[in-house]
Amino acid sequence: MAFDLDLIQKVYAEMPGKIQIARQLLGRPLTLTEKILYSHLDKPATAAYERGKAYVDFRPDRVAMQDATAQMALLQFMTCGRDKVAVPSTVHCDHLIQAKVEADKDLQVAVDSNKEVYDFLSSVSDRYGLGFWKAGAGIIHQVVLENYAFPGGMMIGTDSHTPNAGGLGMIAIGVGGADACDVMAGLPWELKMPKLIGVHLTGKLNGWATPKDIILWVAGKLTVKGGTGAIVEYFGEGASNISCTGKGTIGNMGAEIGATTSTFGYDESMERYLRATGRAAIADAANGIKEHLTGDPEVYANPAQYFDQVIELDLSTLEPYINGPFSPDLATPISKMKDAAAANGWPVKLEVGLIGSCTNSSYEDISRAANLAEQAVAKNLKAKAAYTITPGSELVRFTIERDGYIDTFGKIGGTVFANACGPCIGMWAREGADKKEKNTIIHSFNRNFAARQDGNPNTYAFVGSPEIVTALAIAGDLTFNPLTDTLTNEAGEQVKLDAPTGYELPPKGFDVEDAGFQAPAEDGSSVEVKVSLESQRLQLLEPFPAWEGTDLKGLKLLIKAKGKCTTDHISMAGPWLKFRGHLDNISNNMLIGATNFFNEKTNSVKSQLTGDYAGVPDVQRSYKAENIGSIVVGDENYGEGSSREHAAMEPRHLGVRVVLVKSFARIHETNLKKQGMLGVTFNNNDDYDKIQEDDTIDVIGLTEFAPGVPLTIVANHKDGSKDEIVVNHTYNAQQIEWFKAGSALNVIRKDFGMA
Ligand code: MIC
Ligand code: SF4
Repeated sequence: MAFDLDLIQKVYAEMPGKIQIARQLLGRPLTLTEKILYSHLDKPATAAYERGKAYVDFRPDRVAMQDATAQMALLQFMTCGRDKVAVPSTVHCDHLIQAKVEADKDLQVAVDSNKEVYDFLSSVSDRYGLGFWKAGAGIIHQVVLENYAFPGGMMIGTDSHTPNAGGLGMIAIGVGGADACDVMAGLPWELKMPKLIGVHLTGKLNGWATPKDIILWVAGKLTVKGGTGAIVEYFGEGASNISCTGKGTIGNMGAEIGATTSTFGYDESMERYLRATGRAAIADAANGIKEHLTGDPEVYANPAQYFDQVIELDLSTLEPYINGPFSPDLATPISKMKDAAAANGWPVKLEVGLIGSCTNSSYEDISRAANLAEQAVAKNLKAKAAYTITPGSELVRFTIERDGYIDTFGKIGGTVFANACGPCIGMWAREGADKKEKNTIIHSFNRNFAARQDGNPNTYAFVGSPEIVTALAIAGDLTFNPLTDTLTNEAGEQVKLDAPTGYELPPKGFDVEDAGFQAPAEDGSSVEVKVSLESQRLQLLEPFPAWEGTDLKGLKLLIKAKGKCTTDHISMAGPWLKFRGHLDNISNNMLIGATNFFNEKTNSVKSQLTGDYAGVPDVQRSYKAENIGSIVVGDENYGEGSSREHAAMEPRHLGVRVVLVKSFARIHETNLKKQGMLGVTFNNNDDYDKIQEDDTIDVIGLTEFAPGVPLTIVANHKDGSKDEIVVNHTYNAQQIEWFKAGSALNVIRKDFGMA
């Protein structure tokens, strides 16, 4: 069944005309990215938008939210006075299911323990006209790819891996809940016109190399910051040689290079996928405007002229990569892993191999991994490491079960977890993790920040393709290279694994009994949305206070964070996910993972009120009680990782006023602005060193706060001396209004007569 076919047909009817206008405006051939962006403008453009500079208003076609972020997004939406969502929107219950025993048991536990939250999301969806995907239906990005993504479309999602839909030729962008709230309320959505990175793929993957290795390689090349502010467009014969779901993997993990999103031109792999997932009508419609759903030929013939940066990769020569530990961009080709592990002292005994997740659980991935499991059985090998499989959706799970793959995994001791994020988001009750022993795991997920999967900071987590994960789990050794090495089987013989084979799509077609979808009520106006005042998991939101109209004086330094400070460090997931709908409760995890520059400890900062060291939330709550504002100082790429706006709302709620860093990750910077915080960057990064532990800080220039005009921060040191520091910001006029009103939502509420 194809959802929202009318909407897609309307987009396609208008697209050629809009693209023609854009081509005239820019006076040159267009990339696919530009075609999609310019055909989704809020108002017709009068001139080309400057990339990396101009803020532009867009009209995305749809919104998707996962349960851990949807709660806050919808709590915000409920306060803005609308009756129904303005664009098709969906909610997906995937993040709150803990992987412990196996799929059915774990799902039942989740349904019971999250009942209050699921009931809230289901009733709020019913009330405001959103599609609701129940727990067990699958991970948001797989479900979107299977049901909603369409070539040439534009969507936003409250999850940083929303770019998975780029595998089906969309511009799909991860955002915070407040952005989703704007679009659901019928307002345009603002984005700085992205820069363009072109990745030219030639040749064809072969042997052990997979789409995952492409993005692992790209991550190594661009690093976790290299894609910031840019959309990555893949093209060339190499791109058409990759399956649609493989393209999804590349788009998905593009979040790890900080890219706004990634996309691919419409091709036959996408057509095959659309038809296989019951959307022949969309494939037919897309075929009708094919040339508009990919970049112009002149662009791909001469990419350097049209992209800000071009990267070349010959897939025929690509070898598998393993990235990690602790950062997804630390890329090591498999042939160099032995040396790298020895040089760095990485523990090489592999404890667990985990396949699946939103980025690597397609039928193709599973069938190829299962092929290796079959080989292991046939060659009399036993898997030396534990092995787990997390299917991305019920559609895939049902189909692979029918086709016997789940049985195959069982033969090498594999455990199948629920169709959910599970271990990827730290919802993994891994036995013994609390002992905090040094150990190694490898998975086919996206993220491997410290403590991410099992809460143990001493777990060395590496990322590889499902095929490499499976081979290494069989070997039980991080340095096993299946391309060259042999293994000793149960009979003492030396055997070698052959390169895996599999199927792009199920030869017998996809099948499912209950995909887990609940359509909203025709008229939801009488549906009651319940939030109990006693709830520990849900809390209705109070608007944040407006700016007081003066410069900020006397702020205390709360923490100067040292090194990597991702959204996991600012607002940890795992056990804290249960408070994602309760701002006050979740605020107790604020910055507890960040390293304090002055003592190198986590969750230990000096209170300027008592001189004692205490946990970050405790110290901040004591400032709040005294009505004293505070400031957080950070390093490069602050807020990297997730879209979770809790990382911005918690400091806002607890009274932090300013976040001053060397640089921000895109989504987090926007989240701070949306919540009425002041996010600024050092003009001179060395000034980071001037911030001292007992500083009292003033922010000067706010009464003349204007786009492009730097502000001044005065750091008043304990010894009476002070430093004046120039700080930059990227607030435009609209965003300055958010700051003044106390949040973007306060502005919307005013516009809708709610405040
Ligand atoms: C992630 O992969 O980190 C998450 C969990 O999916 C997050 C969303 C969240 O924190 O709820 C993301 O990527 O945005
Ligand atoms: Fe879930 Fe992991 Fe995908 Fe995030 S990256 S949506 S946590 S499976």
